[in-house]
Amino acid sequence: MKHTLAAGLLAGAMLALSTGASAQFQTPEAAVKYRQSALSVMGTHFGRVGAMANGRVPFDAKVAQDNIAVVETMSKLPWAGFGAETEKVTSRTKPEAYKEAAKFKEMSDKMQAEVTKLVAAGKTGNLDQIKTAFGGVGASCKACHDAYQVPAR
Ligand code: ASC
Repeated sequence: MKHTLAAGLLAGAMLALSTGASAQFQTPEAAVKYRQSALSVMGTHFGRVGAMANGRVPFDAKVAQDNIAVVETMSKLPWAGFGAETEKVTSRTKPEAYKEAAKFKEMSDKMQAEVTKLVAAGKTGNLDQIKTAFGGVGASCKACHDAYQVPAR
């Protein structure tokens, strides 16, 4: 019983460290690599949902739901990698993302709210609902990229 409680507390503390604002990275560069990786994996799985939403591949409700689940998990992760210590690391993030931290957070929250709608749509298995929610998530990605990401060359 005591051990179970101790293990539970330890697991809770580890989760807080791994996902919270206090997440630790070895270096600022590692934090940037982490956030880029999370966004890349999110984009890969969001793209697979998009392929179905856009009719490029046949719709499979289970496959859509599985990909949406990965998008949901990934959507929570990048933000810990935008700590102030990463501002000077070269990346496609514009300085404004740090200077307008409240607005940046608002946009990341908006994206996660849209992803929550996509999760709900995925559970219905209804392609039209998935298409609508996919559009909402895509728009929230684009809004933040337009504001805070240097365009790819
Ligand atoms: C994607 C992806 C993004 C967004 C964005 C929407 O599939 O990787 O970054 O959609 O392009 O405009």
